[in-house]
Amino acid sequence: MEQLAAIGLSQAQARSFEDLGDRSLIPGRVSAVDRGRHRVLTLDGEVWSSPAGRLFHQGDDASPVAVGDGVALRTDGGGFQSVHVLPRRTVLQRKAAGQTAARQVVAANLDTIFVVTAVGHDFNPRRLERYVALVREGGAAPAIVVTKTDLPFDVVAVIRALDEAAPGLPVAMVSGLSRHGLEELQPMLRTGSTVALVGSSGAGKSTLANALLGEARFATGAVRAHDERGVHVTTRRELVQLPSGAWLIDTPGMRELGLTGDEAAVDAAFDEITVVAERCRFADCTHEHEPGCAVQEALQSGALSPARWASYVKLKREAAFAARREDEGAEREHQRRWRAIHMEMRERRKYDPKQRR
Ligand SMILES: Nc1nc2c(ncn2[C@@H]2O[C@H](COP(=O)(O)OP(=O)(O)OP(=O)(O)O)[C@@H](O)[C@H]2O)c(=O)[nH]1
Ligand SMILES: [Mg+2]
Ligand SMILES: [Zn+2]
Repeated sequence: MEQLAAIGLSQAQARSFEDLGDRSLIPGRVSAVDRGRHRVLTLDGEVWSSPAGRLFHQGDDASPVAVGDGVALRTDGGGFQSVHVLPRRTVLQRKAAGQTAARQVVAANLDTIFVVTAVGHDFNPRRLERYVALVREGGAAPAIVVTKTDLPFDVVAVIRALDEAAPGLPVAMVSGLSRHGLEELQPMLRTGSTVALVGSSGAGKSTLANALLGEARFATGAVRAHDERGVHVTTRRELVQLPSGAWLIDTPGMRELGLTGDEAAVDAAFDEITVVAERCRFADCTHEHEPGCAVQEALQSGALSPARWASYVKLKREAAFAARREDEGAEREHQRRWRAIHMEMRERRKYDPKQRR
């Protein structure tokens, strides 16, 4: 069982695999996901596998297998099929594009997520707040990595902005090109731990991944001159092992960062606000017009930042909306299942000889 750590499975996952009690199954960890199939790291090397049909009926995710997942494979000698996804410790997920409540699991079983942001046009405290809330929703620990620090920028302004947008979080200032500051990341890259890189296209995620790897494994791209935006060079999520023994997942820059409905995760990302709100006179204060509202007071006195407050209100509303949609979706699914059960029971009764007279 210990040897499963060699392919990045946790002890709990190794136990879940054992608990399946099927010696014909092969344990593995998903190292890349393509349309319709995924690459899996096994004790005997990497193989391509496809998800078993039944996996599509579990959970609420359109693609049932995510990079970083622990899986159990079955083989007929030719191809491989992933028949079980081992329980996930944490996830990085977002609301899929469009009006549906569907979640998309971007990656699974992460200890830390580096929210990568470049100095310059990419640096946007409000977007960082959104990333941090998204990371917290999935249970991993967020850390901020400011990259491209070899370019000229206002250090004091960046640090001040981070103190406000990401209070209490680890922050590292690095350059993927010159490799300065990488040692600051090492404490979070322990053997066996898994770290994912997220951030907008062009932020420098793949360049950082290559710097940590010590080889040019990932393709890196250009940014448009006028707004410094990337051109979406990375197109798939991929897991690699670093020389330190940690696992690293590079992801493509995400355009949409919809929260999935965990309001507590938003609160956790804005705890200076929730602390103040506890002092409001009314427990159900909306912080809009109530007398004795500690939030309004703090905004007027300057103790709370109006930008943080606006950001908090926006993310909170979005999470509440997503949660409601999820509930509605779950309710519809529940009704659908029961309709099927009732129909099944009616059919059975029709043909049950005991019921016939
Ligand atoms: N000056 C400087 N340029 C960098 C640094 N890191 C990345 N770049 C440049 O920024 C551009 C984009 O880098 P990538 O690593 O491809 O960015 P990415 O975040 O992986 O982008 P996507 O894969 O599109 O999501 C490339 O031209 C890199 O050379 C850095 O630390 N300093
Ligand atoms: Mg990339
Ligand atoms: Zn209030």
